[in-house]
Amino acid sequence: MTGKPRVWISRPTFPDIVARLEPHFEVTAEAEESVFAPAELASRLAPLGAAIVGLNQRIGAAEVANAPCLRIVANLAVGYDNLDIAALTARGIAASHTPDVLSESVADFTWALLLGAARHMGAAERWLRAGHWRANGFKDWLGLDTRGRTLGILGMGRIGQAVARRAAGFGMRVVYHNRSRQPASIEAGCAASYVDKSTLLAESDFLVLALPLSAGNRHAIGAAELARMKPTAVLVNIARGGIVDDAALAAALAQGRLAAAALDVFEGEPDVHPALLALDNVILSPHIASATWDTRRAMTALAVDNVLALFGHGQHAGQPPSLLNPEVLASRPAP
Ligand code: 8YV
Repeated sequence: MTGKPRVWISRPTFPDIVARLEPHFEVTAEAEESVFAPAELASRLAPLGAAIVGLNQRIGAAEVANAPCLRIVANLAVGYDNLDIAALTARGIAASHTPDVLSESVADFTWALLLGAARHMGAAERWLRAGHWRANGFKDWLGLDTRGRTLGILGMGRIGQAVARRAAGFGMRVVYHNRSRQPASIEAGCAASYVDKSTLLAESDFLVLALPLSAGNRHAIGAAELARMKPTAVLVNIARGGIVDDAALAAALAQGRLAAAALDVFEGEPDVHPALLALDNVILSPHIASATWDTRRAMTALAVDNVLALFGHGQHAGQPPSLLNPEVLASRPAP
Protein backbone atom coordinates (compact mmCIF):
# COMPACT_ATOMS: atom_id res chain seq x y z
CA MET A 1 0.00 0.00 0.00
CA THR A 2 1.36 3.44 -0.83
CA GLY A 3 0.75 6.33 1.57
CA LYS A 4 -1.10 6.10 4.84
CA PRO A 5 -4.36 4.15 5.00
CA ARG A 6 -7.45 6.30 5.24
CA VAL A 7 -9.80 6.44 8.23
CA TRP A 8 -13.19 8.09 8.03
CA ILE A 9 -15.25 9.03 11.10
CA SER A 10 -18.92 9.32 10.25
CA ARG A 11 -19.87 11.77 12.99
CA PRO A 12 -18.30 14.54 15.07
CA THR A 13 -16.41 13.10 18.05
CA PHE A 14 -13.50 14.40 20.11
CA PRO A 15 -10.58 15.78 18.05
CA ASP A 16 -8.00 15.31 20.81
CA ILE A 17 -8.79 11.58 20.94
CA VAL A 18 -9.02 11.09 17.20
CA ALA A 19 -5.62 12.83 16.88
CA ARG A 20 -4.04 9.57 18.07
CA LEU A 21 -4.79 8.17 14.63
CA GLU A 22 -2.95 10.89 12.75
CA PRO A 23 0.63 9.54 12.87
CA HIS A 24 -0.56 6.39 11.11
CA PHE A 25 -3.59 7.33 9.02
CA GLU A 26 -5.01 9.99 6.81
CA VAL A 27 -8.03 10.97 8.88
CA THR A 28 -11.25 12.62 7.74
CA ALA A 29 -14.15 13.25 10.09
CA GLU A 30 -17.62 14.50 9.35
CA ALA A 31 -18.22 17.91 10.89
CA GLU A 32 -21.96 17.34 11.22
CA GLU A 33 -24.33 14.52 12.04
CA SER A 34 -25.74 12.92 8.89
CA VAL A 35 -27.31 9.64 7.93
CA PHE A 36 -25.83 8.46 4.65
CA ALA A 37 -27.96 6.68 2.08
CA PRO A 38 -26.58 3.24 1.13
CA ALA A 39 -24.96 4.41 -2.14
CA GLU A 40 -23.39 7.42 -0.48
CA LEU A 41 -22.10 5.28 2.37
CA ALA A 42 -20.64 2.80 -0.12
CA SER A 43 -18.75 5.58 -1.88
CA ARG A 44 -17.43 6.92 1.45
CA LEU A 45 -16.23 3.44 2.43
CA ALA A 46 -14.68 2.60 -0.95
CA PRO A 47 -11.23 4.20 -0.47
CA LEU A 48 -10.86 3.47 3.25
CA GLY A 49 -8.68 1.28 5.40
CA ALA A 50 -10.90 1.86 8.44
CA ALA A 51 -14.23 3.44 9.31
CA ILE A 52 -15.44 4.63 12.70
CA VAL A 53 -19.20 4.87 12.47
CA GLY A 54 -22.27 5.75 14.49
CA LEU A 55 -25.30 3.55 14.99
CA ASN A 56 -27.22 5.49 12.38
CA GLN A 57 -25.05 4.15 9.53
CA ARG A 58 -26.26 0.74 8.35
CA ILE A 59 -23.43 -1.30 6.85
CA GLY A 60 -23.83 -4.62 5.07
CA ALA A 61 -22.56 -6.48 2.01
CA ALA A 62 -23.61 -3.81 -0.50
CA GLU A 63 -21.93 -0.96 1.38
CA VAL A 64 -18.55 -2.74 1.54
CA ALA A 65 -18.63 -4.44 -1.87
CA ASN A 66 -16.34 -1.81 -3.42
CA ALA A 67 -14.05 -1.24 -0.46
CA PRO A 68 -11.10 -3.56 -1.17
CA CYS A 69 -8.79 -2.06 1.48
CA LEU A 70 -11.36 -1.74 4.27
CA ARG A 71 -10.05 -3.73 7.24
CA ILE A 72 -12.21 -2.59 10.15
CA VAL A 73 -15.53 -0.96 10.90
CA ALA A 74 -15.45 0.37 14.46
CA ASN A 75 -18.95 1.01 15.80
CA LEU A 76 -19.32 3.91 18.23
CA ALA A 77 -21.82 1.91 20.26
CA VAL A 78 -22.05 -1.32 22.21
CA GLY A 79 -25.09 -2.41 20.20
CA TYR A 80 -24.34 -3.36 16.62
CA ASP A 81 -27.66 -4.10 15.01
CA ASN A 82 -26.64 -1.55 12.34
CA LEU A 83 -23.83 -3.84 11.15
CA ASP A 84 -24.19 -7.05 9.18
CA ILE A 85 -21.42 -8.91 10.98
CA ALA A 86 -21.70 -12.02 8.77
CA ALA A 87 -21.30 -9.91 5.63
CA LEU A 88 -18.28 -8.09 7.06
CA THR A 89 -16.70 -11.33 8.24
CA ALA A 90 -17.22 -12.92 4.83
CA ARG A 91 -15.10 -10.14 3.34
CA GLY A 92 -12.44 -10.40 6.06
CA ILE A 93 -13.43 -7.03 7.53
CA ALA A 94 -13.20 -6.75 11.31
CA ALA A 95 -15.99 -5.14 13.30
CA SER A 96 -15.62 -3.69 16.78
CA HIS A 97 -17.95 -2.12 19.35
CA THR A 98 -17.69 -0.29 22.67
CA PRO A 99 -18.69 -2.61 25.53
CA ASP A 100 -18.10 -1.91 29.24
CA VAL A 101 -17.12 1.75 28.95
CA LEU A 102 -20.76 2.85 28.84
CA SER A 103 -22.41 0.39 31.21
CA GLU A 104 -22.30 2.54 34.37
CA SER A 105 -23.55 5.71 32.65
CA VAL A 106 -26.36 3.81 30.98
CA ALA A 107 -27.28 2.21 34.31
CA ASP A 108 -27.37 5.62 36.01
CA PHE A 109 -29.66 6.95 33.32
CA THR A 110 -31.87 3.88 33.58
CA TRP A 111 -32.46 4.68 37.22
CA ALA A 112 -33.14 8.32 36.39
CA LEU A 113 -35.83 7.15 33.96
CA LEU A 114 -37.22 4.55 36.36
CA LEU A 115 -37.52 6.98 39.24
CA GLY A 116 -38.76 9.73 36.97
CA ALA A 117 -41.57 7.53 35.71
CA ALA A 118 -42.39 6.25 39.20
CA ARG A 119 -42.69 9.80 40.54
CA HIS A 120 -44.40 11.55 37.58
CA MET A 121 -41.42 13.82 36.98
CA GLY A 122 -42.19 14.52 33.33
CA ALA A 123 -45.86 15.32 33.83
CA ALA A 124 -45.25 17.30 37.02
CA GLU A 125 -42.65 19.47 35.38
CA ARG A 126 -44.83 20.12 32.33
CA TRP A 127 -47.70 21.07 34.69
CA LEU A 128 -45.52 23.46 36.70
CA ARG A 129 -44.06 25.10 33.60
CA ALA A 130 -47.55 25.54 32.20
CA GLY A 131 -48.35 27.69 35.25
CA HIS A 132 -50.94 25.36 36.81
CA TRP A 133 -49.41 25.32 40.31
CA ARG A 134 -51.73 27.12 42.74
CA ALA A 135 -51.64 24.89 45.83
CA ASN A 136 -50.24 21.55 46.92
CA GLY A 137 -52.95 18.92 47.17
CA PHE A 138 -52.02 16.32 49.79
CA LYS A 139 -53.06 13.57 47.41
CA ASP A 140 -51.69 15.10 44.23
CA TRP A 141 -48.93 13.43 42.23
CA LEU A 142 -48.86 10.25 44.29
CA GLY A 143 -46.19 7.98 42.86
CA LEU A 144 -44.69 4.59 43.50
CA ASP A 145 -41.99 3.73 46.01
CA THR A 146 -39.21 1.38 45.01
CA ARG A 147 -38.36 -0.14 48.38
CA GLY A 148 -39.70 -3.61 48.95
CA ARG A 149 -40.76 -3.86 45.33
CA THR A 150 -39.48 -6.13 42.58
CA LEU A 151 -37.15 -4.96 39.86
CA GLY A 152 -37.20 -7.21 36.80
CA ILE A 153 -34.44 -7.09 34.22
CA LEU A 154 -34.78 -8.62 30.78
CA GLY A 155 -31.27 -9.01 29.36
CA MET A 156 -28.64 -9.54 32.07
CA GLY A 157 -25.51 -8.52 30.20
CA ARG A 158 -23.09 -5.84 31.35
CA ILE A 159 -25.71 -3.07 31.42
CA GLY A 160 -28.39 -5.22 33.04
CA GLN A 161 -25.92 -6.16 35.76
CA ALA A 162 -24.96 -2.53 36.38
CA VAL A 163 -28.67 -1.68 36.73
CA ALA A 164 -29.15 -4.60 39.13
CA ARG A 165 -26.22 -3.63 41.35
CA ARG A 166 -27.79 -0.24 42.01
CA ALA A 167 -31.05 -1.84 43.18
CA ALA A 168 -29.62 -2.70 46.61
CA GLY A 169 -29.55 1.00 47.42
CA PHE A 170 -33.27 1.17 46.73
CA GLY A 171 -34.13 -1.84 48.86
CA MET A 172 -35.49 -3.87 45.98
CA ARG A 173 -35.71 -7.55 45.17
CA VAL A 174 -34.16 -8.28 41.75
CA VAL A 175 -35.23 -10.97 39.30
CA TYR A 176 -33.93 -11.36 35.77
CA HIS A 177 -34.36 -13.31 32.60
CA ASN A 178 -31.64 -13.79 30.03
CA ARG A 179 -31.13 -16.02 27.01
CA SER A 180 -28.83 -18.08 29.19
CA ARG A 181 -28.69 -18.09 32.95
CA GLN A 182 -25.73 -16.18 34.39
CA PRO A 183 -23.17 -17.96 36.61
CA ALA A 184 -23.79 -18.00 40.36
CA SER A 185 -20.99 -15.47 40.95
CA ILE A 186 -22.75 -12.88 38.77
CA GLU A 187 -26.12 -13.61 40.34
CA ALA A 188 -24.58 -13.19 43.79
CA GLY A 189 -22.78 -9.98 42.80
CA CYS A 190 -26.08 -8.51 41.60
CA ALA A 191 -28.24 -10.17 44.27
CA ALA A 192 -30.47 -11.23 41.39
CA SER A 193 -32.47 -14.43 40.87
CA TYR A 194 -33.09 -16.07 37.51
CA VAL A 195 -36.74 -16.58 36.50
CA ASP A 196 -38.45 -17.54 33.25
CA LYS A 197 -39.77 -14.74 31.07
CA SER A 198 -43.36 -15.32 32.01
CA THR A 199 -42.56 -15.05 35.75
CA LEU A 200 -40.47 -11.96 35.09
CA LEU A 201 -43.41 -10.25 33.38
CA ALA A 202 -45.86 -11.26 36.08
CA GLU A 203 -43.72 -10.36 39.11
CA SER A 204 -41.94 -7.16 38.09
CA ASP A 205 -43.10 -3.89 39.60
CA PHE A 206 -40.45 -2.20 37.48
CA LEU A 207 -39.28 -3.96 34.32
CA VAL A 208 -36.05 -2.79 32.68
CA LEU A 209 -35.21 -3.94 29.15
CA ALA A 210 -31.46 -4.26 28.58
CA LEU A 211 -31.17 -6.86 25.84
CA PRO A 212 -29.62 -6.39 22.41
CA LEU A 213 -31.91 -6.24 19.38
CA SER A 214 -31.60 -9.32 17.21
CA ALA A 215 -33.64 -10.89 14.44
CA GLY A 216 -35.26 -13.15 17.02
CA ASN A 217 -36.45 -10.65 19.62
CA ARG A 218 -38.33 -8.02 17.64
CA HIS A 219 -41.39 -7.11 19.73
CA ALA A 220 -40.16 -9.27 22.61
CA ILE A 221 -42.52 -6.99 24.55
CA GLY A 222 -45.77 -6.86 22.60
CA ALA A 223 -49.46 -6.91 23.46
CA ALA A 224 -49.34 -10.45 24.91
CA GLU A 225 -46.35 -9.68 27.16
CA LEU A 226 -47.82 -6.36 28.32
CA ALA A 227 -51.03 -8.19 29.23
CA ARG A 228 -49.06 -10.42 31.60
CA MET A 229 -47.62 -7.43 33.48
CA LYS A 230 -49.17 -5.89 36.60
CA PRO A 231 -51.36 -2.87 35.85
CA THR A 232 -49.31 -1.03 38.49
CA ALA A 233 -46.00 -1.82 36.77
CA VAL A 234 -43.53 0.58 35.13
CA LEU A 235 -41.66 -0.41 31.94
CA VAL A 236 -38.23 1.08 31.17
CA ASN A 237 -36.60 0.57 27.76
CA ILE A 238 -32.97 1.61 27.42
CA ALA A 239 -32.14 -1.22 24.99
CA ARG A 240 -33.34 -0.70 21.43
CA GLY A 241 -36.42 0.43 19.66
CA GLY A 242 -38.12 -2.55 18.05
CA ILE A 243 -37.80 -4.70 21.15
CA VAL A 244 -41.05 -3.11 22.32
CA ASP A 245 -44.15 -2.87 20.15
CA ASP A 246 -44.61 0.87 20.73
CA ALA A 247 -48.21 0.90 19.47
CA ALA A 248 -49.17 -1.89 21.87
CA LEU A 249 -47.35 -0.11 24.70
CA ALA A 250 -49.15 3.16 24.02
CA ALA A 251 -52.49 1.33 24.05
CA ALA A 252 -51.69 -0.37 27.37
CA LEU A 253 -50.63 2.94 28.94
CA ALA A 254 -53.69 4.78 27.62
CA GLN A 255 -56.04 2.11 28.94
CA GLY A 256 -54.44 1.91 32.39
CA ARG A 257 -53.21 -1.64 31.83
CA LEU A 258 -49.72 -0.41 32.74
CA ALA A 259 -48.99 2.42 35.17
CA ALA A 260 -46.14 4.17 33.36
CA ALA A 261 -43.20 3.80 31.01
CA ALA A 262 -39.86 5.47 30.44
CA LEU A 263 -38.30 5.13 27.02
CA ASP A 264 -34.89 6.17 25.71
CA VAL A 265 -35.24 4.22 22.45
CA PHE A 266 -38.03 3.90 19.90
CA GLU A 267 -39.12 1.92 16.88
CA GLY A 268 -38.15 3.98 13.86
CA GLU A 269 -36.32 6.65 15.90
CA PRO A 270 -35.87 9.58 15.59
CA ASP A 271 -39.59 9.30 14.91
CA VAL A 272 -41.64 8.58 18.01
CA HIS A 273 -45.04 6.88 17.85
CA PRO A 274 -47.58 9.74 18.03
CA ALA A 275 -49.69 7.85 20.57
CA LEU A 276 -46.74 7.88 22.99
CA LEU A 277 -46.25 11.62 22.53
CA ALA A 278 -49.84 12.19 23.57
CA LEU A 279 -49.53 10.36 26.91
CA ASP A 280 -48.63 11.91 30.24
CA ASN A 281 -47.62 8.65 31.95
CA VAL A 282 -44.55 8.10 29.81
CA ILE A 283 -41.15 9.76 30.04
CA LEU A 284 -39.37 10.07 26.71
CA SER A 285 -35.70 10.80 26.09
CA PRO A 286 -33.85 10.96 22.75
CA HIS A 287 -31.52 7.92 23.04
CA ILE A 288 -29.11 9.60 25.45
CA ALA A 289 -28.44 6.94 28.10
CA SER A 290 -24.72 6.82 27.28
CA ALA A 291 -24.38 10.57 26.75
CA THR A 292 -21.97 11.76 29.41
CA TRP A 293 -18.69 13.50 28.73
CA ASP A 294 -16.61 10.71 30.21
CA THR A 295 -18.49 7.92 28.51
CA ARG A 296 -18.74 9.35 25.02
CA ARG A 297 -15.00 10.15 25.23
CA ALA A 298 -14.27 6.60 26.40
CA MET A 299 -16.38 5.17 23.56
CA THR A 300 -14.40 7.24 21.06
CA ALA A 301 -11.10 6.16 22.60
CA LEU A 302 -12.10 2.50 22.43
CA ALA A 303 -13.07 2.78 18.76
CA VAL A 304 -9.74 4.47 18.04
CA ASP A 305 -7.87 1.77 20.00
CA ASN A 306 -9.54 -0.93 17.92
CA VAL A 307 -8.50 0.73 14.66
CA LEU A 308 -4.93 1.38 15.83
CA ALA A 309 -4.55 -2.17 17.14
CA LEU A 310 -5.86 -3.79 13.99
CA PHE A 311 -3.19 -1.99 12.02
CA GLY A 312 -0.51 -3.03 14.52
CA HIS A 313 -0.20 0.25 16.45
CA GLY A 314 -0.70 1.43 20.01
CA GLN A 315 -0.84 -0.39 23.32
CA HIS A 316 -3.05 -3.22 22.00
CA ALA A 317 -1.06 -3.68 18.77
CA GLY A 318 -2.33 -6.72 16.90
CA GLN A 319 -5.07 -7.40 19.46
CA PRO A 320 -8.00 -5.03 19.04
CA PRO A 321 -9.66 -4.89 22.47
CA SER A 322 -13.31 -5.33 21.48
CA LEU A 323 -13.67 -7.15 18.19
CA LEU A 324 -17.02 -8.71 17.32
CA ASN A 325 -15.55 -11.14 14.78
CA PRO A 326 -12.01 -11.97 15.98
CA GLU A 327 -11.92 -14.87 13.52
CA VAL A 328 -11.03 -12.37 10.77
CA LEU A 329 -7.62 -11.87 12.40
CA ALA A 330 -6.68 -15.45 11.70
CA SER A 331 -7.87 -15.31 8.11
CA ARG A 332 -6.22 -11.97 7.34
CA PRO A 333 -3.08 -11.13 9.33
CA ALA A 334 -2.08 -7.52 10.04
CA PRO A 335 -0.14 -5.81 7.24
C1 8YV B 1 -25.27 4.96 21.20
C2 8YV B 1 -26.15 2.91 22.13
O1 8YV B 1 -24.04 4.52 20.88
O2 8YV B 1 -24.07 1.95 22.58
C3 8YV B 1 -25.20 1.79 22.15
O3 8YV B 1 -25.58 0.68 21.70
O4 8YV B 1 -27.28 2.74 21.85
C4 8YV B 1 -25.69 4.29 22.47
O5 8YV B 1 -24.67 4.29 23.38
C5 8YV B 1 -25.19 6.41 21.32
O6 8YV B 1 -26.47 6.88 21.42
C6 8YV B 1 -24.52 7.06 20.16
O7 8YV B 1 -25.27 6.85 18.99
